[in-house]
Amino acid sequence: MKDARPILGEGERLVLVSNRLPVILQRQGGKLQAEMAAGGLATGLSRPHRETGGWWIGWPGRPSQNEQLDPEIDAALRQQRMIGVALTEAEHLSYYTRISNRCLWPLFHYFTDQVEYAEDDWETYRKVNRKFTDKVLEVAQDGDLVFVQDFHLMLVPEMLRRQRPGLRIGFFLHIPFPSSEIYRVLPRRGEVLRGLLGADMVAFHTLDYLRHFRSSLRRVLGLEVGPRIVPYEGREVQLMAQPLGIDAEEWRARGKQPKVREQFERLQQAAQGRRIILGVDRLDYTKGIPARLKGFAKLLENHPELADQVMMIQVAVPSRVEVEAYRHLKDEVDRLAGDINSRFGQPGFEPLHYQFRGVSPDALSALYQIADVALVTPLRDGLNLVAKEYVAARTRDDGVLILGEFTGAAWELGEALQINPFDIAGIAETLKQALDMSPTEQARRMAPMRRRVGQADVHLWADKCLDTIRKAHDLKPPPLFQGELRSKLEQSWRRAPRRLLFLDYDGTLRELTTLPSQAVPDEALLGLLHALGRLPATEVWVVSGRPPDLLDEWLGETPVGLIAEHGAFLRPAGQTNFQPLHPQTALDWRQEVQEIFEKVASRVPGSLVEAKPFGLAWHYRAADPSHGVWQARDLTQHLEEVLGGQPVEVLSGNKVVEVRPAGIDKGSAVQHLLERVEAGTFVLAAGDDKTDEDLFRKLPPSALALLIGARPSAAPYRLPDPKALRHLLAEWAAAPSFLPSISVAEGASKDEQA
Ligand code: ADQ
Repeated sequence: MKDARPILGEGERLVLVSNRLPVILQRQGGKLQAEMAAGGLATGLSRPHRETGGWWIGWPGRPSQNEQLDPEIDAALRQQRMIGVALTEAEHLSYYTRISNRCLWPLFHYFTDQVEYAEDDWETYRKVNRKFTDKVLEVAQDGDLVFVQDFHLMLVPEMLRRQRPGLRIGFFLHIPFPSSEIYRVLPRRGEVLRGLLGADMVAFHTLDYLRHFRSSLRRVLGLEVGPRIVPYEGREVQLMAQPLGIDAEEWRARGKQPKVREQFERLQQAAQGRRIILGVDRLDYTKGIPARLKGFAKLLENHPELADQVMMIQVAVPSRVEVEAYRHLKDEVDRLAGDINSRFGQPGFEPLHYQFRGVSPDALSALYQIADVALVTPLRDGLNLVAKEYVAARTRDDGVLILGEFTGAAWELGEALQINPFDIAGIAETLKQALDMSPTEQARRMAPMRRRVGQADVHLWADKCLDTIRKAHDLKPPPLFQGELRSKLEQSWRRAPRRLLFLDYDGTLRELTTLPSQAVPDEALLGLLHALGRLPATEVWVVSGRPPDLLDEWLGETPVGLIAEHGAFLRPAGQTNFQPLHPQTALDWRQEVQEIFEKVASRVPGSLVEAKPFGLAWHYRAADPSHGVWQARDLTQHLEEVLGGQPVEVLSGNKVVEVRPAGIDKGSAVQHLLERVEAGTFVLAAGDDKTDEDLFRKLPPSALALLIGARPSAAPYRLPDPKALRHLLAEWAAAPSFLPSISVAEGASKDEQA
């Protein structure tokens, strides 16, 4: 039973934030009451909201005279554990009507010609987002889960994070996230992305939107982004695609109620045996209603014999009537509906029943059940719940769903007849195909969709989102290596009979430099490596991605072992030759990759190609940041296509794209060194980037692994930068040992020891 699923842990509270509270305010017996509105999001989230003693924050639907909410409204809402945000009429006009509905809505739906933008309105959008944030801060405590909904509130996550970093914050976008080519049109594009990245989780209906979001992060903010994770300000923001579901159980149950059956029968009589095509929408220009009506007209034109065999019912609930574009749309739809009925109607019968109004859920259920075909053809739609409701409301595996390919729902409902909603002739043809479809074929398509919609319901969506927010927040950088623990481990270090050190070079022992060739070790660093390498019973390895020649040139004189090219070559301390650890590696791909890299390098000033004995790397630290990141993304994608199936890995590192033979990594390189380690050996490893994680994962549990920097890591502790690591190593090298010791680090500079 679904309701038994635990949603949050003990003591966790859910604070929901949405533009509009899911509530109807009405007077009963002289007293104002707030009644919870059912449906959609409210259904999925009301249980965790109620059960965790949480709060729902939003606009109650009535403008306020001033900054304060009417006390009567406030009290009625609080009874439902809701908190109203007071918005004046002017604020609502700027924030909601202008920015949300006339700028963000059309832009995110690819209607760039409808976009209006004024800086003053944006100021108000910001101010209203601040008001919502302040209301959250009044009730939310550290550890609470705050879940922010939709495009009206895209700045809230960052505002919350700044003021209360301990909150777990999630954000869900209900509309499409457009291609970065479209998104970049938004004047405040950077502010919005940063606003969203304040969250621990940013979620979308589909993987397409997630991909678009990632490319905007790269293009606009120059961030390096993994497939599901964005490292940002020392945190990791989790990205997720999880389409909203419906309360399928409720739709199924509603269909069986006697009052719904009655409506169904009334509709059946009215249809007089005609087949029914159904359209249900908010009257919005994104929903493609005019093209759909034209498609229906085309069907009747192509097949006049159908004029008295089919009828279309289109219900369109009025929406955003204050926006001019919506008024024009209404005129257009009215005119088209009139045309169709005058062209194809007969006395006493109109083929198109168009109703400009909302209908009750019961009436909708009857309509869904009677419709032989549901025609859902938005030009662009974040998801589209109507398609899912149609599938869930049916009691048998019959009926045909025609679904526009630019809806998010098309991603999940692959068995629908998918159409291009701009192709009027295509709509007509597909309608004919639907009307002619055999019952077997209908069932073949409908049954799996019904199962899927039933399983991936709104409760599953809520669980997945809340679970991801909680887990994402726990992905924190490890704590700093300091205090008592550090003193205790220093003692262990001193007492240890043997010590084994694995130290990465760039970004770990040495700060990153603009050009890779600039990262030459200075005297202080060489002195430190000498001091460590000369300690008794101490084996030091520098484990680097650099090629053998370079390591030899820079560190060849120090008494440390060298591991080059992420583990392709190894040279123990005191020896002069590197041994290849993978001599059989195939390198046939190199020529092609070299050519690709050189082409990119010639396009991106400041970037360069590094040829290592095994791998090839393209570095772009010195290039224009956004151009570099953009080219890197294209390059990675291109390489993955070109090299598919070859035994190589494409790595995108810190301002570098690298191709190297597969199976070679720092972890496997140190494995055999770890295998012969004696009990009681103090193992210490330090590294800063993704390639060091391979090494961290191979260490024994007793080892001390240090991440240099701040991001989640397999290392249990971190130090902020290379300087802090050098300082620690110098201190420990100098620590009086129980073993015969040599004095320290002549080279470690004074400020490092201070
Ligand atoms: P909407 O654009 O409102 O939602 P949609 O997903 O179709 O679009 O949801 C509409 C809801 O309103 C449905 O539950 C439907 O039953 C109801 N409805 C529509 N017409 C009606 C009518 N005439 N009478 C009564 N009820 C009617 C936004 C995004 C969508 C996304 C949802 C949820 O634009 O892409 O699917 O949020 O995330």
